[in-house]
Amino acid sequence: MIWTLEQLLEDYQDPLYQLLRSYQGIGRTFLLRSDLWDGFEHFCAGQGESGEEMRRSELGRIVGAAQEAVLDPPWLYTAIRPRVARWYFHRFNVEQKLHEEISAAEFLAFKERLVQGKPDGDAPWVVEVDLAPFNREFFKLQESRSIGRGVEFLNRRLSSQLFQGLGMGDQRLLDFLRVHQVQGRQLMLNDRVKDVGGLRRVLRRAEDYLAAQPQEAGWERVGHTLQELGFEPGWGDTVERMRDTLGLLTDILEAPAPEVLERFLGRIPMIFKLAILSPHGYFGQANVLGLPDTGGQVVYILDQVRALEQEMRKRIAQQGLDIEPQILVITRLIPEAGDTTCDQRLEPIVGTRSARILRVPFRTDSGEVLPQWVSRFDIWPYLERFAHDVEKEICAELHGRPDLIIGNYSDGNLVATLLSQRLKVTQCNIAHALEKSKYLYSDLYWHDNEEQYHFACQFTADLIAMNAADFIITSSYQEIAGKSDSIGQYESYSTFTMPGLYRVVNGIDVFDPKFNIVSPGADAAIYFPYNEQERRLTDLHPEIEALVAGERDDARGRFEDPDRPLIFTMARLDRIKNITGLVQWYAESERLRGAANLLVVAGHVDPSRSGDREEQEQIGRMHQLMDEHGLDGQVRWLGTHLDKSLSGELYRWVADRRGVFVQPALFEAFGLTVIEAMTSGLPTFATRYGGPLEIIEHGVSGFHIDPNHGENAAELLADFMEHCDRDPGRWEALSRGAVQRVMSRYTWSLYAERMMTLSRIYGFWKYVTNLDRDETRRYLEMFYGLQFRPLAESVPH
Ligand code: UDP
Ligand code: LCN
Repeated sequence: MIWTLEQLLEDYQDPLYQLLRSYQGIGRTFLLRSDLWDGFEHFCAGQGESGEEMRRSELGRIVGAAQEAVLDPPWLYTAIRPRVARWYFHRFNVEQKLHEEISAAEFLAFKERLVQGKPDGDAPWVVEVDLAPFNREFFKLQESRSIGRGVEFLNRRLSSQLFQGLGMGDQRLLDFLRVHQVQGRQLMLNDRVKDVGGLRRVLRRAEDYLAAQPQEAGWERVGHTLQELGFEPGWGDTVERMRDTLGLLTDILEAPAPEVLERFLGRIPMIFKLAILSPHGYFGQANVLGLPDTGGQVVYILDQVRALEQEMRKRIAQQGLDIEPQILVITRLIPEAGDTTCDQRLEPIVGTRSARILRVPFRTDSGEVLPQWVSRFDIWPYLERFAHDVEKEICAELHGRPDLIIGNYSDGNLVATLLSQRLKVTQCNIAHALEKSKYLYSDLYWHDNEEQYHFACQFTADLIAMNAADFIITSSYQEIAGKSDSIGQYESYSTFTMPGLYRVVNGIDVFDPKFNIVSPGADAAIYFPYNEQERRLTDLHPEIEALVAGERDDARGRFEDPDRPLIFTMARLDRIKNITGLVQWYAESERLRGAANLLVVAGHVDPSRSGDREEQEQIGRMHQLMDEHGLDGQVRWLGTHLDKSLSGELYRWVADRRGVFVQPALFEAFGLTVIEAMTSGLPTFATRYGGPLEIIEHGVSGFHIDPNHGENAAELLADFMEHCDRDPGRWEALSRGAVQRVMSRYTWSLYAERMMTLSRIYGFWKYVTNLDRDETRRYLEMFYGLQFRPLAESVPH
């Protein structure tokens, strides 16, 4: 960074220091990226003719890259991110016009001092978390465009290194092929194959033998001869496929190409049993959405299980094996579960043959079963004991260890870490949402939020789990590393501080090849385009009409002019979802109120029906907005939770009427409703903070809106509604764009295929290299014991 900064200081010294002085004039200690940019624009506006030039100058580029500034005059410290995931820290003495580059630790220490009000020089000793030294020897991606494509990189780097550089690759591959077993039966190779030379010989003989057999014949016909050569089942269901798989192995031994290695590993029978962890919330299949903490994660996992079971069954059959895949979703059993099934130990998953939910209760310190629901923010003290109980239950239920453990959300990923380490099983993490990005200054002012959120526990758990995982699946690129102008959710864990607790100088490296983007989809049986008329659930239309227009005690408002197009939104009524923000933009925009009605499905109309503090507060705000702006003739608010088939048909019903969908969240980690709306063919307007920024291509498959500039969002919506009124082709173009986007990128079949390949490849690399990194594991164990456990213990329970 010295490069441009030195240059910049030479070229722009005076205006730069004037600008910095103007920041001091704001009178705040912490300035965000938007404050810095707005301040710069204001500064340029005061520069007359040259202002515009300055805005577009190199100085403008650097100010645009500044993520935050911390001020304690005459000092100004700043963090600059000129490119995705590249950070530089600088400090300026505005009086003396001095500057220097500083380390992340110095930057964080300055912040700590200001938050804690400690005078200079009085800094106490601070725990510094730094995982970088452990990874020094390890391969890392170099280019930000490769982030999230870890497995491709691993295959390329490791296949050349392993087979050529280290030279031991063939032997390790042979060893690996001998470890597979299922239900006590040996797979792939038996001990007749003694060494690599022997393997090459029998491969040749097997290929010759199979070439003369009927191509569609199975193992029962050729198995006897193959077994004598040293082979066991798992190579294929037909002679044709067995030959193909043997051919891939021969090619790898000859000269390993990454694509061939990926194809070969993708065929190895190694995943028969899956354990998926999702402890918190109410995890069930009916009546759970809308209960506190229960949202898209449950939808995601149930759809994921259906897709994975199919993919596993397909692959197992292609491997020539007759084994039923086993998937267990493990969650907590809640005795006081209302009208849900969350008090039942086992529940088969609808749409699968044998996948099931296994519920294991939380226990208190004295070993008693905890009867009531616990917020995901208060769950920490129960997890260690839960992991311990779950270990026994899973092994009994699956008759042995699972072949892969998938964690979900911070709590599930921590339990997955504890289990994977004990059972020595490959661990995959899925975040769904990292809370750190959602709440402003949740790290810096963690102490103030401690009573309500216990972020100290959560962020500590996150750091442990993300560093322990063998691989991490994310729904989007931005989840890992953001965009050129916004920080990624994982990236926000690389450098941060919780003053008075610990300071993280290298928490996670987004260039680590463990990250892979594998995006979810929407259940294709439920969510499909509105114009697939023959599949439509027209029987549900009277029910939908009654929902939208009928007299009901769980609704408020009734459209005076029901023929106008609809602006539709549906979400949990959390503050972050910002449904009340959308209602306010609508209320304050004459144009929008003139062009469309607003249909809101969220929360409850009657606050006494809500068990959640934040939701109750939002319910109050909804009523207040409706009263103050007289919205009852134009807004219909349904405080009810729609089951999937009804919500699927509702999206399409809105599309029939040329409506749109809006997702106005302050931050949305990914956003399944966005995918559902788009796949139904609804032009979708969604927040530019989080996943939707990547899902939607602005103006082609939907629109991005900025929830902090509601009036602009309202204008954009009104422009679109008016445009479509004049030219219906506009609506159709956006609708088509939305459907195409989802079909090409966000489907469960693409997901399952990718996931099953990844789990084999990471399993292989974990076996043949030191990918499980013992040093890191030991460090994390210590961090868990000395930092996490006391924090968890301090959460009231
Ligand atoms: N949902 C639903 N009925 C409702 C509200 C929401 O079925 O009344 C579903 C919605 O269709 C989506 C999920 O809940 O599948 C919400 O997922 P999203 O990723 O949008 O947000 P989250 O709630 O996970 O933050
Ligand atoms: C949690 C969220 O907040 C959403 O943004 C995601 O779409 C959902 O989980 C599924 O991953």
